[in-house]
Amino acid sequence: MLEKRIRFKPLMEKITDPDTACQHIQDGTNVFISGFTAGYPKLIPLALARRADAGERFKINLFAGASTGDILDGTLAEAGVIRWRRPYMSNRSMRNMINANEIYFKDDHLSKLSAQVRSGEWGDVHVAVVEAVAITEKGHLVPTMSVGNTPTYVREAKKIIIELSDDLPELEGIHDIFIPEDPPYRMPIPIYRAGDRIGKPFIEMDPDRVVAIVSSHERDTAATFTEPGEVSLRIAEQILDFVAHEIKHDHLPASLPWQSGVGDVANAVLSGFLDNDFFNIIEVYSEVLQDAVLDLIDMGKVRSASGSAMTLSQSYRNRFFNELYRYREKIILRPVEISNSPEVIRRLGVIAINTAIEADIYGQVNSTHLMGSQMMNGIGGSGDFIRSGAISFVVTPSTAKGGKISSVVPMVSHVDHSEHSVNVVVTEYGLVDTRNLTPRQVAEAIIKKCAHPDYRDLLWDYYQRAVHTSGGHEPHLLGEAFSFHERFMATGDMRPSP
Ligand code: 0RQ
Repeated sequence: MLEKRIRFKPLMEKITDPDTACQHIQDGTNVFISGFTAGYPKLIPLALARRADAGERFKINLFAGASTGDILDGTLAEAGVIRWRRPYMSNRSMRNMINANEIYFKDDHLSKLSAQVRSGEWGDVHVAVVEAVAITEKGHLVPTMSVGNTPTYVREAKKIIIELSDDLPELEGIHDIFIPEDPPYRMPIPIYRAGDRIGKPFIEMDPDRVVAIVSSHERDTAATFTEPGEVSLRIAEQILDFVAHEIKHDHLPASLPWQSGVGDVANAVLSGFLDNDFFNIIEVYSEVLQDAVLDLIDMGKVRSASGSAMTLSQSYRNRFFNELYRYREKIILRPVEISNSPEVIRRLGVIAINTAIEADIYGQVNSTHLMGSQMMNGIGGSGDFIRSGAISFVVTPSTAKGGKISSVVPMVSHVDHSEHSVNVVVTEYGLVDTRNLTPRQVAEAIIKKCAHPDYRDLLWDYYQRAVHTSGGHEPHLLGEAFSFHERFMATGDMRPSP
């Protein structure tokens, strides 16, 4: 396998085992890894954990594209070897350690990271550890199921370790790698349609900096696909009806591309196109492509689907790999600074749909912190799309934790997206288009249409007293704005006991 996939023959002599390869990583090493929900290294993390298990004391600074699998984030967090981790993660052990301040974490907009690394803001790129499917005749790298920040990490790295996967078919032709110049020399990113290819099908690499290649049979942890639940279906249905209505009334052009965040609602929205006659053909300009994209392609409903990664459940992975020749025409994986580029998102006029933890009555949104303090996953690409989309939907089930938490609150306990970026708020109960409403009209509509019936009177009471006591453009009662959260923390329920 290695013979076939390492087409630049001088690199054959770099083949080694993970324990030897990971000796390039020592205490204080800045380790920049491939990976963006998929396509992350697996063997080097396990080898590092073995060293920690054997009693070696060291800490590394770990920089990825976004979240990775348990084999990486979970294993290394539990081994206690991570000092810094950036950006976005979704691993439970790592999250607990971040919240305990045992792992340092800083949350950034994903579109900005590569440029920050190139400018040196994150420190030296000591070692890049990347998963790949092949090394080309000229010594360049063909990545796996994600691109993320890997092109920049590989370009900046002093040393490169490659995990060459033999679990994946040769994915050549899926990727479109383009690194823009940095300011003040940056030119427009020349993407005018979601399906435009502007770069190369491989990541340029200096083979002299490759210090080790290991052969890997490990797989990404496949996403588990569950049929979207009733709440997600209801949210998706309202969004599709609303956009269809806007198009019919000439408020939106018919051909804008769609971005849909990760998770149940995202899948439900895309699945909603399957039996929808109004949307005959769509374009996807998103961050992570999920199962539903393949169904839509099979139905002939997708002109092109662009993202930075593909996270597929096992049966969809098999389908994708078996019929790669067909999907390759439609699917493009780009660096995250391109998939999430505010310039491109705004130019294309992306319809953005992202999930919130909570929204407040005026439309401010918290995507990251539970009860204001506890980091969940991170802002990811939500800010890139919400701020720059032609129209941005923020969706959330109206309650969490079996109804004990209202996702509509007087004031969000942490702000990721302000009322100025968020256009439409949707729960399973209703949808509010805030674009032409005053803050007071927004509050009245969100309380009446989006809040769960259990919480409407409480929210209405808060709002009415705020109007009469504080008044102003956006009335609040500062002493009470977090009373819902405080009550939950005191009693385990945002509803007052009867
Ligand atoms: O907790 O896991 O303990 O049960 O939060 O909530 O309902 O399972 O929703 O998995 O879709 O995640 C916003 C976190 C939603 C995610 C967020 C609790 C709830 C549960 C998860 P448990 P659900 P999801 C980029 C897209 C930011 C990044 C982003 C996210 C857990 O979507 O990380 O948008 N987004 N990237 O019980 C306390 C509340 C709560 C709450 C939910 N109000 N208070 N806990 N939970 N609401 C763009 C792309 O294109 C990909």
